[in-house]
Amino acid sequence: KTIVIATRNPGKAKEFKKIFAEKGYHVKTLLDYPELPDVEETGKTFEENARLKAETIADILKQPVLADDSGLIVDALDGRPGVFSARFAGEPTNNAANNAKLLHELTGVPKEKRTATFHCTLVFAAPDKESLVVEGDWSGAIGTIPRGDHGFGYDPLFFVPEEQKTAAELSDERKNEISHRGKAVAKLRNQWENWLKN
Ligand code: ITT
Ligand code: NA
Repeated sequence: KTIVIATRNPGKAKEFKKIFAEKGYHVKTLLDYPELPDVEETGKTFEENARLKAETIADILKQPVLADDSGLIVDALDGRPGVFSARFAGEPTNNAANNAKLLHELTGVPKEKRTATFHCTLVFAAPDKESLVVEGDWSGAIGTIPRGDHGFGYDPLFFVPEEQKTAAELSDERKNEISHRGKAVAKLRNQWENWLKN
């Protein structure tokens, strides 16, 4: 059993590999298909961008494809960087520069106003089918110094109150249990066997 995920983000690829390996699936990503195009994310919403990625690659490969569009919604920044999370500090994605920009924009913002949400929309597309869409959210707060070296992206700055740790201080297993992506995948699994049959 193989599942193709339309991502070139190595952090996402690692998380999906672990999540689906536990269910007996082998994951392939666009890192395994260097010849496939980068899909331009022209959408205004997570769902539009996830659809663009999943449906474009499903059309090319003629098989079911999953895509993830995700990002960090910071309340004190009116929801930015949101769908622009990967390219907050410019393109190509530079995680260190993104984190530095986030800290800079939150300079002087007190702890209680640093609340933020990680969002993940997953779209599962297959040729000649209506796509399946699920979402997950994870609430936390933006710290003032990066902590931890697990995970990827904004994880070292994303403080999870229930754990009293940043996302980058959680084990990979724990992050997958409680993250925006983990929650979205749990919803997907409830629906996709049925969806694949219809
Ligand atoms: P693909 O489109 O190839 O999947 P991408 O990195 O461009 O890769 P997105 O457009 O969905 O993906 O951008 C998501 C960004 O949001 C990602 O680059 C991170 O900066 C951030 N992000 C999403 N999920 C995250 C997580 O679990 N931990 C930390 N940062 C995350
Ligand atoms: Na992207």
